[in-house]
Amino acid sequence: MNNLKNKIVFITGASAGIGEACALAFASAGADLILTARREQRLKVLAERLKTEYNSNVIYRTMDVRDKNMVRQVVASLESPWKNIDILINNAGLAIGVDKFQESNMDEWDAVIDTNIKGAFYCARTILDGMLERNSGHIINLGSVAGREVYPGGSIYCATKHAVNAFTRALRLDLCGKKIRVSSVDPGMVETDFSVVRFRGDSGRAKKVYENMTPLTASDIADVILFCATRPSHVNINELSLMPVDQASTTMVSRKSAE
Ligand code: 8X3
Repeated sequence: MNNLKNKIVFITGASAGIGEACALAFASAGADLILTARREQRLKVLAERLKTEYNSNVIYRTMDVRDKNMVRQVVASLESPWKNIDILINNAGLAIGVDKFQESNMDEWDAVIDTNIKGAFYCARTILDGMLERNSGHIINLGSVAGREVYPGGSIYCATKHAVNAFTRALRLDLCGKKIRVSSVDPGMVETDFSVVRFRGDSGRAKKVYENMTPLTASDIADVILFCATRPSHVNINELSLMPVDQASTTMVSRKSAE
């Protein structure tokens, strides 16, 4: 097993959901953490919690992955030893709406495309410089079952996650011969704020997505990401897809009526 003690892990979208769960999982495994997200106050609270509960070495930076200059500046400003990032968890991502493509709002596409695709590219490209210098590292991209299947109302989101899937596979080709691992973790239905954001803050509608079924939790996904990171360093988990038992595809979910 790869020991994570004092390994430096850079997490995007760390303020909530899967990113926050990764912070907890990796902290409990002894990793040192760089937490990034747009919401500074949430990062501050999480960092304090990690210090108290796990005695973690942790720093946080406010960062919007859509802003490549900010990504460059955050990474460039890291001092030793923090600049020696071992693992990048490219987690920041979102969906907005389930509108048919022909009814969707072009202004809303930008946030989804720029975060899910370009944000992952910017972070990987920036952090890879140091990984290549040290000939060591691991990039773990958050894909989705929406990167393997499509569903009605998912055109933009599915397209972005298909792009992440293509990126992960192509990056592995470009890095062949280097000691840098590239993985994709592709979840199905996970109950986080994902659906609240997707339904533009309508938490009642978001709750209905997971009604009468048992979704995955953010910590289920963090557990799998931790598994990828802790394989021996000659082992690359290429892609790992997981769904709740109650889900068989993006369009097939078993719901039991309440008894
Ligand atoms: C989230 C899974 O099925 O809502 O990535 O697109 S789904």
